[in-house]
Formats: sequence, structure tokens, C-alpha cells
Amino acid sequence: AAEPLGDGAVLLRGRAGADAGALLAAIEAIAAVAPFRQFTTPGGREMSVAMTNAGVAGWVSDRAGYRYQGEDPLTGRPWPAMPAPFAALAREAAAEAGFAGFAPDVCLINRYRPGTKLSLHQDRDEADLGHPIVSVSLGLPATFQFGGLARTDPVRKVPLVHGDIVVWGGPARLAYHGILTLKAGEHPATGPLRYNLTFRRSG
Ligand code: MD5
Ligand code: FE
Repeated sequence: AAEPLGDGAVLLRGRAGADAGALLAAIEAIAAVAPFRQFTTPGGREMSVAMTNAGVAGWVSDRAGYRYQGEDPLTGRPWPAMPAPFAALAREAAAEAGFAGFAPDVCLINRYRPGTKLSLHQDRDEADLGHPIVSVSLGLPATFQFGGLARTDPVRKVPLVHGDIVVWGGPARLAYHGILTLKAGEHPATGPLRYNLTFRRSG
């Protein structure tokens, strides 16, 4: 069932539940080639969330800025390919949310441990902000902050649990958002971890 969260944002509660095992196995295979690492922000802070990527490019950050690049800076090698079943799931979810024809070329994978957070930000490093972003939550629950187009706009808190998919498009594409500090816990599928996959069109 599609649940509107706001203009352009649609929550598909539990939509990835049946695929969770395959997604987690694929994350493990990707991380064996392109390990999770904590990027440094342009301001010089280490991010608490650990990240890796699959696809034709990957989202990276360092003192020089945020960008997509074709090689993993850790290894100098191309990122692992995005598994076709991942791209198909993202495409179907986008269509169910009203964004037919979404063809992601990159998948950013975020790994959260208890105590980890993602501060309020916008996603604006993609070439065409007309494409939606599809995000899949796995493992420990988290509280998502969904704000507006200005950093100071009021923020709604949305609980996200294992298997939830959210599609962010249209006016929601540039909304400020973040993840509150993860609470301690154990999930049967991931232990003490939360993963979030975001499917994007980088270029
Ligand atoms: C997460 N990741 O749970 C989130 C899910 C990121 C990030 O924010 O940048 O890696 S994606 C949430 C998102 C994307 C684009 C727009 C909006 C939310 N939004 O309008 O709120 O790790
Ligand atoms: Fe984001």
C-alpha cells in the first residue's frame, strides 16, 4: 500500500521485506570488493555513517567536496556493478509511487550502528534532479526527519523499519532530511546494524 508522506514522497511500508535476504547477501558481496568506509566532509569532519556504492559511479566525499566518481577512491577500481534485481526493485517501487520509467545507475549503501546519525541535508549532487530517489531500509529501525525546502522549515519524524521503501520525487526531491541517532538494538536479519540503500540516477 502506498502511503503519501508529503508532496512527492511516498512510503511503501514493508515493500522490500520479501527481498531483504537477497539484498543483504548482495550488500555483503559488494562490501567484499568495495569496503564500507567513513568519508570526510569538505569541512574536515568524519561522517559517522559508513558508506559504499554499486553501479557506474559512486557518491564520495573528501576535503575537495561531494561528487559521483567512477572509481572507488579506496581501491582505485570501478565500483561493483549494481545487481540487476536491485535496479528492477527500485524501478517497480518508483512506478508504484507514480514515477514510471525510473532507471537508476548508482546505489549508495549506508551502514548505521547505534550512535550513528545523518545530519539534516539535501541531496543535490545528481545531474538531473527531476529523477526520484528510491530508498530501502533494512535492519534496525530509525527515525527519519523529513523537512522542507529550507533548512529551518519544520521537520516531521517518520519511523522507518526493516523492508520499508520510500520514493522521493517531485517537490520532495530537494527537501531537507536526516536520520536521528540510531538507538541500540538487535535485528534478526542484521544484528546491531541498519542499512539504507538509495537508488539514484547520477548522470
Ligand atoms: C538514509 N539516506 O536513510 C537516507 C535515505 C542519503 C540519505 O539521506 O543521502 O544517503 S534517502 C532519503 C532522502 C533522499 C532524497 C530526498 C529525501 C530523502 N527527502 O526529500 O526527504 O540513509
Ligand atoms: Fe540524503
